[in-house]
Amino acid sequence: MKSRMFVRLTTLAMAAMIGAGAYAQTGDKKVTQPEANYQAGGSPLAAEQMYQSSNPKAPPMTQAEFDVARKIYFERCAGCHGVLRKGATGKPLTPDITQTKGTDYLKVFIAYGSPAGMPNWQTSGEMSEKEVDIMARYIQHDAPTPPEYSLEDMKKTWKVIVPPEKRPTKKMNGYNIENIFSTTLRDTGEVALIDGDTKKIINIVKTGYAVHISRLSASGRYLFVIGRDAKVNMIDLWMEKPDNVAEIRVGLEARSVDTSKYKGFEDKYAIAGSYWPPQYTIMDGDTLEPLKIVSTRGNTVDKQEYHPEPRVASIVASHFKPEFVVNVKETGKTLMVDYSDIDALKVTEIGTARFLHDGGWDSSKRYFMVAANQSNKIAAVDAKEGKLKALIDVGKIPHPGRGANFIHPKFGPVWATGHLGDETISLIGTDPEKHPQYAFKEVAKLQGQGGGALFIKSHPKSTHLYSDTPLNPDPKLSQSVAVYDINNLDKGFTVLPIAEWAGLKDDGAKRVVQPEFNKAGDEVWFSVWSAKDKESAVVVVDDKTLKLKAVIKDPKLITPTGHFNVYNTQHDVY
Ligand code: DHE
Repeated sequence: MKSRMFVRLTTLAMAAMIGAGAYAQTGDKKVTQPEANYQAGGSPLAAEQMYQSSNPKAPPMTQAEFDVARKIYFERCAGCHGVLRKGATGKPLTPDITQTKGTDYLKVFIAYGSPAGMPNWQTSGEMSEKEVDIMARYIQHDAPTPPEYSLEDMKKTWKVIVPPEKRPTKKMNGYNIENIFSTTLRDTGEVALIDGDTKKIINIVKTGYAVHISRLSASGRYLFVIGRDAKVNMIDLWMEKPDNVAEIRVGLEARSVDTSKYKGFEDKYAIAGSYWPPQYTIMDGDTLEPLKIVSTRGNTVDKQEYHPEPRVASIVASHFKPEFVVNVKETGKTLMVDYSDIDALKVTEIGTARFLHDGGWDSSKRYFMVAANQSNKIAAVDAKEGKLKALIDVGKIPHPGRGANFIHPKFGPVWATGHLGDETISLIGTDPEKHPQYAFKEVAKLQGQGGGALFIKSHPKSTHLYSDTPLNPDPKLSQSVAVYDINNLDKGFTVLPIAEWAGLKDDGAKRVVQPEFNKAGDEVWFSVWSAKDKESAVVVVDDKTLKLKAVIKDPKLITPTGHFNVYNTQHDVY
């Protein structure tokens, strides 16, 4: 009893001490378990060979212990602390810092966590006492460095499955291509192409692991997806049965892909951003041949310190210029990459705010609204002028996906984001011409169901706004969505019990993820995401009546997460 007391007090004292400086970059913040789990998503780097030097001042470890620790680190810790442990959304864990703390101190911290956001790995049962001891010693050694990834490395993985000259010259199927949905089957490394009209699966296409997003070429013919393992797949929707025509790996870990959309450059280039190595790659839009790799290593926007690992977060193609908008997380910079001459690449570097993540266009498609999530800000980037328009303070850890645009009865056109860290939805005015007094200000906060929100959606033809909360610890909230009547926002929200409507046979997690409209804007689709060995589904709601319209179930629909309607994704309708 006595010794338990001692440990507990020591833990709290330590947590307070470390907590104070722990998230120096992010300020004094409390992080809920879902947020921590979300950031700490597994990295595919765990399986990679790495360069390793031994540090004589660090406590000894056997090779077997080191291998265990490295695996745990990349599965649980790298998302927050960074591959090189130089600090990302979590604090730096380099040997100069960790060795001064010592093994005992670090063990307690890892076991019990901190109010600043470090999960309690041992007391939550996720790590054993032995694993905690191994981790405490591991982080006092130099961080293993994964290899770089060159043009030659990429070319070794590059496959043109159907060369352009052998592809159809016209659409060879009877599908209404614009209403196809590409649904990520996260844990099987596939996407399901679903016919939005008949709700039938057209094809299950092999991709990289845990596809993060789907994006369309300007013409709408090609669908591009990127896996967490940085594998890009290019799917031709004109084929009799749409399938892969090319693939490549652009690195070891990645999240974003897009294609050139500016007039005269339609379908010409694709671009993918990687987490590791920190770089972006411009590829041929017909074959995925890698053409140009650009590193994002550099100095942070605020303290102007060098950062060795600035990950590429969201990428989007500008409609105003032949430019890609590339958002770099750790340095807090938005790069306007002019692709009109990729041999003389011109990049306009716009300082925004640190920890850029996801975002989308306002309804005019001139302003890119990107969440600097751990800074609790939205940066509005003017794609016409190539300038930062505004940095807007919002709630805790904004997470818009691509956000939602609608006309507010009072404030005019607004763009909305939900938050991971609180229950609010922020509305930001986006019309500097007719509503200048509201433009690029947070004009209202709606009360949502709770924190743990990931995606929000509306449609020009709808009068509803949908917000999910899949990461809320309360299953009632994670398994339902909130819907607002845009013309009566003061009325609050209606709850739709999406997971219950799915009628799944297993008692799975049934997290309801990502509202997505069909092309006509009269249906909203949701994934009901359970574990790999449990039944999942896609639920379709009638947007006018808010009643259940269809449930799509199939043994092949395993772990559905994000889904993307072809027309809406191609034209940035959200
Ligand atoms: Fe995502 C978008 C990164 C966890 C599903 N996610 C994005 C984008 C980034 C990103 C940078 C923007 C891409 C773009 O627009 O070009 N996501 C990350 C992470 O780093 C994080 C926090 C942890 C991780 O290890 O990956 C993470 N994301 C998740 C999930 O846990 C989700 C729910 C399921 C999964 O795939 O693992 C998830 N993220 C999504 C989806 C989008 C997305 C569906 C696209 C939203 C859209 O509407 O465009």
